Amino acid sequence: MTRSGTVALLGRPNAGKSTLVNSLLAEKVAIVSDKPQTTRHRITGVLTEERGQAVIFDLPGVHRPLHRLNVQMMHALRDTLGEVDLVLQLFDASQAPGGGEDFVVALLEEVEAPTILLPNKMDVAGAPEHLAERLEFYTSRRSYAGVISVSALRGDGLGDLKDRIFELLPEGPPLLDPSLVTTQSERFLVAELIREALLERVEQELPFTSAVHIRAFQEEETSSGPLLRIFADLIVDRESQKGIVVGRRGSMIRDIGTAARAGIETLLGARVYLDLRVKARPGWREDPGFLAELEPVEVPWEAPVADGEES
Ligand SMILES: Nc1nc2c(ncn2[C@@H]2O[C@H](COP(=O)(O)OP(=O)(O)OP(=O)(O)O)[C@@H](O)[C@H]2O)c(=O)[nH]1
Ligand SMILES: [Mg+2]
Repeated sequence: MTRSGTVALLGRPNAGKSTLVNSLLAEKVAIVSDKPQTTRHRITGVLTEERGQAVIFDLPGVHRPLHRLNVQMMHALRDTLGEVDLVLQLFDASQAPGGGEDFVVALLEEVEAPTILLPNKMDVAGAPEHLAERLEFYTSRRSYAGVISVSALRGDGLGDLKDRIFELLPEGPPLLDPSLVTTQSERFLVAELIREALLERVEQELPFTSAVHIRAFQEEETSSGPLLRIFADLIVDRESQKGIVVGRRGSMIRDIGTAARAGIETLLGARVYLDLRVKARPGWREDPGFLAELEPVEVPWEAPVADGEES
């Protein structure tokens, strides 16, 4: 009998949720950065093994929403927490306990699914008393179905974690085609990889005030294999921010383009032509129409073909 179900990743921004989903799948399905609020949408990763299938939702970090964008991020998080079979709650064990833990606890109060507590970044874990204090803070407020110390970056503890996940998921057949690793469209993945290259290179408010909008995405067969032509806008909130993203004589936007193109070519195994422009769109984080355009369109969930049904 196999097990299957849905799993949500919960934690403060920067706790390492996206790093964890990538490590669990041994594939890059979510972008990662050292800036908080990197993940803005629910990202689906599919972990299929002999013993079953876990559909893992990487989620935005828990924060106080100040813009419509962030309100939507928190909605995605709440909705998902309400529907999953299991929650993995991460915190950064290298940091002293800080503000924001209360938000996480408040969210968990509404959650009935079993929850595993994961102190993450154990490779750089801080003072042991900080870890003990954090553990005590959480375990005195909720009963956990396990506490497993991990390093999402190095992969430490992930074997134990997978064992526990498959013990806790309900019995059942796979929910999705086992050959899938993610349900994200290539177009969305590409926008995210460009945003990752941008996040790596900007500071201060720009990570929060920028976005990537794909204008056109064309696939072509050429004599030397498939070619992807991608036209994308790097969106900033103010005219005055454009110069930062363009850089001296265009050096910044060139670097972003080079890094993003390499990432896209590796991930999709196609040659890429990438045309990047910088555009100011004041107030984009409050604009429902534009936010809808940035939403990922997921490849439709398709139940796998049961044994014997294949022709
Ligand atoms: N040393 C160390 N760094 C880690 C570990 N896991 C994640 N990181 C780093 O922590 C930073 C944040 O990682 P993310 O995976 O983007 O964090 P997140 O929880 O998805 O963040 P949001 O999407 O903003 O909510 C990145 O710089 C990661 O490389 C770990 O186990 N050890
Ligand atoms: Mg993330």
